[in-house]
Amino acid sequence: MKRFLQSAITLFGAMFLIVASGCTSSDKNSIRIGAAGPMTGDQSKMGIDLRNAVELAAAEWNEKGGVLGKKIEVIAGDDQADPKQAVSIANKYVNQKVAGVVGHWNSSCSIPASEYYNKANIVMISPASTNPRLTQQGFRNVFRVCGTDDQQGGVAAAFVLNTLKPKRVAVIHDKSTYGQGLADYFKKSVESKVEVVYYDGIIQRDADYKAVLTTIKEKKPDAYFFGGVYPEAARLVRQAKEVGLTAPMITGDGVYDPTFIKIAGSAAEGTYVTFGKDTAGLSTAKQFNERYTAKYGEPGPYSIYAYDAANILLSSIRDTGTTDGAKLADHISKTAFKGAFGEISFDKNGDVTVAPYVVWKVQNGKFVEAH
Ligand code: ABU
Repeated sequence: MKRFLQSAITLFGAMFLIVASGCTSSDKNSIRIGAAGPMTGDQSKMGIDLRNAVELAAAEWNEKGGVLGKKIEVIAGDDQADPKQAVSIANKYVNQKVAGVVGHWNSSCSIPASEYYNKANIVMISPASTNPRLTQQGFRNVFRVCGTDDQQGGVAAAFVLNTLKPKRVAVIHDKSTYGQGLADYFKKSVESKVEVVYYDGIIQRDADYKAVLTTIKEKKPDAYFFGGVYPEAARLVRQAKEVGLTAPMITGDGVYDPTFIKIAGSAAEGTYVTFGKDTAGLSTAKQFNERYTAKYGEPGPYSIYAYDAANILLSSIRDTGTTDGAKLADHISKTAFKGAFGEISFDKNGDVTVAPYVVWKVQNGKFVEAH
C-alpha cells in the first residue's frame, strides 16, 4: 500500500510538472504556432476569422508534409478582447514554446502581449492591430501585416474634408487603445479646418447611447466620427436614427464587417468606413478565397491578413531552417513575401511598407467603395 501511495505521489508530481510547464515541451514531430484573438464575446467573429485562416494555412502546409519535416499544430488562444487575458495567453504560448504567434486582433491586447513575446524571443505578426504604438516599442520580433491608425485616420479625414465638406463634426470613441487612438488621429487631421463640436468617449458594451447621441444632435454636426468596433457602431447608428441624428457616421476598420450591417439593419446605410482595398478581384487572393469559402464560408475582413501572416511565419521557418525567434525576425524584416494580398515587405519597425486604405460606404446593405 505504501509503495502504491509513493508511486501515485510520484506520478501525480510528474503530471503536475508537465501541466505547470504548459504540458507541451516541444514535440519533436510538430511545430506549434499560436492564433490569438477574441474567440468568445461580442467581437468573437474577428478571432474566429483569424483562427480559421491560420488553420487553413497550416492545413495547406501539412498537406505538403509540414515544415522542416514536422507537422504544424495551431494552438488557438481566446483573449476575449481583454488585455489581461491576452497576457495570460501570451504566457501560455511562452510555456508551450510556440514558434510564433499570429495575433492578436485588438491593439489593446497585442501591445501588452508583445512584451512577453519579445522577452521570450517569439515572433508575433498581428493581422489587424492598427495602433501605431505596437511597432514603436523597439521590439525586433513584432510585425503587423495591416496598416496603422495614423494612415487610416488621415485617409478618413481627407475624405471627410474633400468629399463631405462639413462645417462641424463630432468625434466619439470607445476609450480603447484602438478606438481612442484612431479618433484622435482623425480629430488632429481635421480640427484646423472644421469645428469639432463634440469630443468624448463612450463605454464599450453599454446598451444605451441615446443620451450622448442626443447631446451630439443638439450640437448640429454635419458628420460624426466613431473610433471603435462594430458592436458599438451598430448600436450607435441604430440609436442615432431613434433620436433623430441624421448626420453620417465615419468610422474605421474595426467596423468593416457584414455583422455591423446585420446588427444595424437599415440604420447602417450611408455609414463610411476606412479599410484596405477589395481582395475579391485579386488574382493572388483567388485560391485563398475559394479554399477559405469552401471550408468556413465567406472570409472575414481580416482572414486574408491572418492567412498571409501565418504563411510569412511558416515560410520563414522553412527558409531559415529554424524556429529561433531572432533568426526568424531577421529573415522576416529583410524579405519580400508573395502573399494572397500581394507583395508584403516590412520597414525597420515591423510595419508593412504599403498599406493602401480605401473609404467604403454602406449602400443597399453592402460595403461599396465610396467615391
Ligand atoms: N484595427 C481594428 C481593430 C483592432 C485593433 O486595432 O484594436
